[in-house]
Amino acid sequence: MWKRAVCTKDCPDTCGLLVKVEDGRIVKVKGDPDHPYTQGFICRKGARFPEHVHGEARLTTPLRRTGPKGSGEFAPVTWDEALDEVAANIRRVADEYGPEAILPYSYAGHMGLVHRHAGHAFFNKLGASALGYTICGPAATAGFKASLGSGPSTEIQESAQSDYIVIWGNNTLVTNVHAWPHFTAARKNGARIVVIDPYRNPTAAEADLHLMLRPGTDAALALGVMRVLMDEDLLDREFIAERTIGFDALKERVAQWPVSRAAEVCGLDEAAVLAFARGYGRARAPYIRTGWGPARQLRGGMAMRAISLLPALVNAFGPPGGGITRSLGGGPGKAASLLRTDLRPEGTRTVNMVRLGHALTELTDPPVKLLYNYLSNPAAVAPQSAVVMRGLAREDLFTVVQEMYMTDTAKFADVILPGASFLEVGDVYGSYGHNYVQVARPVIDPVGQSRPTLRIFQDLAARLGFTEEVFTLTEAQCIERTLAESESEYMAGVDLDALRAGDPVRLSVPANPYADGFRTPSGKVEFFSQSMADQGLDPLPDGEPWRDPEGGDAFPLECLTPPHPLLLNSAFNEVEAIRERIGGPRALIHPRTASARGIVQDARIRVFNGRGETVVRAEVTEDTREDLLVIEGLHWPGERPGTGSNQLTSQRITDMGDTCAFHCNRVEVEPA
Ligand SMILES: Nc1nc2c(c(=O)[nH]1)N[C@H]1C(S)=C(S)[C@@H](COP(=O)(O)OP(=O)(O)OC[C@H]3O[C@@H](n4cnc5c(=O)[nH]c(N)nc54)[C@H](O)[C@@H]3O)O[C@H]1N2
Ligand SMILES: Nc1nc2c(c(=O)[nH]1)N[C@H]1C(S)=C(S)[C@@H](COP(=O)(O)OP(=O)(O)OC[C@H]3O[C@@H](n4cnc5c(=O)[nH]c(N)nc54)[C@H](O)[C@@H]3O)O[C@H]1N2
Ligand SMILES: [Mo]
Repeated sequence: MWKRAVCTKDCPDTCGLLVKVEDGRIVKVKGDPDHPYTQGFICRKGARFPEHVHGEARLTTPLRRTGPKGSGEFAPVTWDEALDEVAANIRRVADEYGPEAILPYSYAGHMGLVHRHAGHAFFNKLGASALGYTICGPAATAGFKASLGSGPSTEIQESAQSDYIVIWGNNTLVTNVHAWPHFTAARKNGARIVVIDPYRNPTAAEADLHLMLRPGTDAALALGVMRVLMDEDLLDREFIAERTIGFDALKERVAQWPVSRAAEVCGLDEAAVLAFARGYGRARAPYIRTGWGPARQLRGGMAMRAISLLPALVNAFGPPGGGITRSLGGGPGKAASLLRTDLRPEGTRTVNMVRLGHALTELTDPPVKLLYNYLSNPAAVAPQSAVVMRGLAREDLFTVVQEMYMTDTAKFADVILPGASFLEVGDVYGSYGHNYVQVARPVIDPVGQSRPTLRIFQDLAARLGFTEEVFTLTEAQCIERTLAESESEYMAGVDLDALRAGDPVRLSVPANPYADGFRTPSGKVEFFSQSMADQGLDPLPDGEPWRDPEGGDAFPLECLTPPHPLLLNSAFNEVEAIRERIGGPRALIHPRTASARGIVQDARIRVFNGRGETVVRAEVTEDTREDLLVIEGLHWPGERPGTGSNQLTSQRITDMGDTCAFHCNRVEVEPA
C-alpha cells in the first residue's frame, strides 16, 4: 500500500513523498508525482529512507549510561525509569543552580512544525536558558532584508522564463535539486547559467560560466558588477528613481570599484567579471538564486546585502522570469499557543547555539549543568568540536539525548531517549524552497519503543507537575492549532480541508512578491540603509578586502566545509550503503598545493589549524583554487567522536545575524 508523507529533512525542497508499506514496514519511498514542486522525483538520500527508518542500528529502547562518559557503554531501561531519571535531574539542577543551568539544544533533525517545536513550551515553563537558533540562516536573512526587505522572495519556478540565471553560492544540484529542472527549462530556451562559487562543485561543473572567486569576496564582486552597469549605462533609471533610495550615495561608493580592483580582490580574471556584468546587465530577465554559502563568512551579512542589490539596478523584478530567490513561503509558522513564550521568565538568558562549546566550558552564573539535546547532533554539526567535546565530556554535566541513532553526541549522554522518525508521526510542513504547505499523518507505528518528540515532552511535563493546557494536547490537536491559529498572511484563503486531507496546498504568496513594494523601512530597495547605520554597520555595500587575522604562514590556505551530496548535514551517516558509497571524508586540494607538500592522490592527509585537526584522504583536483581546500560533508568519525571537519571551524560569529562562519577557516595541510 502506498501512503503519502512529507520529507522532514532540512532542505529547501521539502518533498511530497509516496511511501510503500508492507507488514508495517517501509519498503520503498518515491517522489509524489502530484506534488507540484517535487514532480515525482527525489534525491538519492530520500530513496534510502527505508534503511534510515528500519536500520539495524536504530535505537529502540531508552538507555542509561553504565561506563565512563563517552565510552558508549549503555544498558536498556524502561521508559518510566528513563523519564523519572531525567525529571529528577531537571529538578535537582534547577533547585541547586537555578533553571538557567539547563540548556535545551535542538535544531532541524525533524522540520515538522509540531514536533520540531514540541519542547519550547516545556523549557519556557521550566525557565531554562533559551537557545538562539542561529546556526544556519540568520546572516543571509539579515543581509538580504537590509536591501530588499523581509518576506518570501521570487518563486523558483519563475526562473524557467529567465534568460540569464545566476547561481550565487548555492550548490543547487546537491542542496536544492528540484530547482534544477526550472533552470534547465530556461536553458533550453537559450538562457545562460552562471555559477559564483569558490570551487567547481557539481553545479558549477554544469555552468556556462563559473566565477571561482576567493571566499568572502562576494561584496567586492557585486560592487565591480555595479560599476560596469553604471559605466555602460545598463541601468533601469525609471525603476531606480521610483522604487529605490540612496542611488547617489551608492554611485559614490561604486566609484571606488573599477572592475580591475574587484577582480583583484576576488582573485578572478578581469575579463570574466566583465563578461558576467555585461551578461547580467544586458539580459532581458536576469534571475539570481542565492544560497547560504556567501553568508557563512565573517562578513556574510554584508555579502548577501551587496548581492541582493543587483536586481534593483536593472529592474530584474519587472519582466517574467527575472528576480532573486533566497527563501520562500515558510508555511503557517509556529502557533503562539504551542510555543508559550509568555511562560518564559522575564530576563531569561539566551545562549547562541553557535557558541555551544563556550556555553559548556566557560559560561558561569549559572554554568550549564544539564544539556537536553534533541533533533540535533552538535558533536558533528557545531563549530570548534574540540571545545564542544570537552564540554560534553564533563563528568558534572548531565546530558539527555533524544535520538534515532548512536551519534557522536549520543555517545556522551547519561540518558538516551529513542525518538520516533518522521514517518511515525504526523505533522505540518512549510518549506523554505517553495510556497506549498502540507500535512502528513503517521505512515507506520513507532519502531521498537521509540516515541514522538511531543509525547516525550508531554510525559516529562506531567512528571514535573506542569498543568497548563499546552502540556495535555495531542498531536492531532497541535496540528489543528498550527493550521487554525496561523498568523501568516499567506494562509489567507488556503483550503484547510484540502490540507487536512493531505494535499499539498499553495500558500497565497504572489509569484513575484516585489510587484507591490519592498518590506524595508522605506518600502523601497535600500541602496543606503539607515537600519544598517543604526546597527553600527556600513549603510552602503562594503567590499573592502579583509584579512582573516588567522591567516599567514602558519595557516596559508582557506577551507570550506559545504554539504555532501549523499549526506544531509550529519544525517544519513547511519545508512551503511551510503557510508560505503562515500568511502570516508576527502579534501579537495589543487595539484600545485598538493605537490608543494608532497601530497599525492588518495593520500591520508592531516588538515589542521590552531583549533584542531581532521584526517581525510586527498582528492587532488583543479576543481578547487590553489589557496583553498574543500571538505564536503559532516561525516561520523566513528571510533573517535568529534574528529570531523568542525575541528577546524570557529565559534566566531558573522557581522549580522550572529551566525556561524562555517566557511571561513584558515588551515594548513600535510601528509598524515
Ligand atoms: N545533500 C545535501 N543537501 C542539503 C544539505 C546537506 O547537508 N546535504 N544541507 C541543507 C541545509 S541545512 C542547508 S542550510 C542548505 C544549504 O545549501 P547551500 O546554500 O547550497 O549550501 P552552503 O553550505 O551554504 O554552500 C553553498 C555553496 O557556497 C559556496 N561558498 C562558500 N563560501 C562562499 C563564499 O564566500 N562566496 C560564495 N559565492 N560561495 C561560497 C560553497 O562552496 C558551496 O558550494 O542545503 C540543504 N540541503
Ligand atoms: N562544518 C559545517 N558544519 C555545519 C554546516 C556546514 O555547512 N559546515 N551546516 C550547518 C547547517 S546549515 C545546519 S542547518 C546545521 C544542522 O544541524 P542539525 O540540525 O543538528 O543537523 P543533523 O546532522 O541533521 O542532525 C539532526 C539529528 O537529528 C536526528 N534525527 C533526524 N530525524 C529525526 C527524527 O525524525 N526524529 C528524531 N528523534 N531524530 C531525528 C538525526 O539522527 C541527527 O543526528 O549544521 C551546521 N553545521
Ligand atoms: Mo542549514
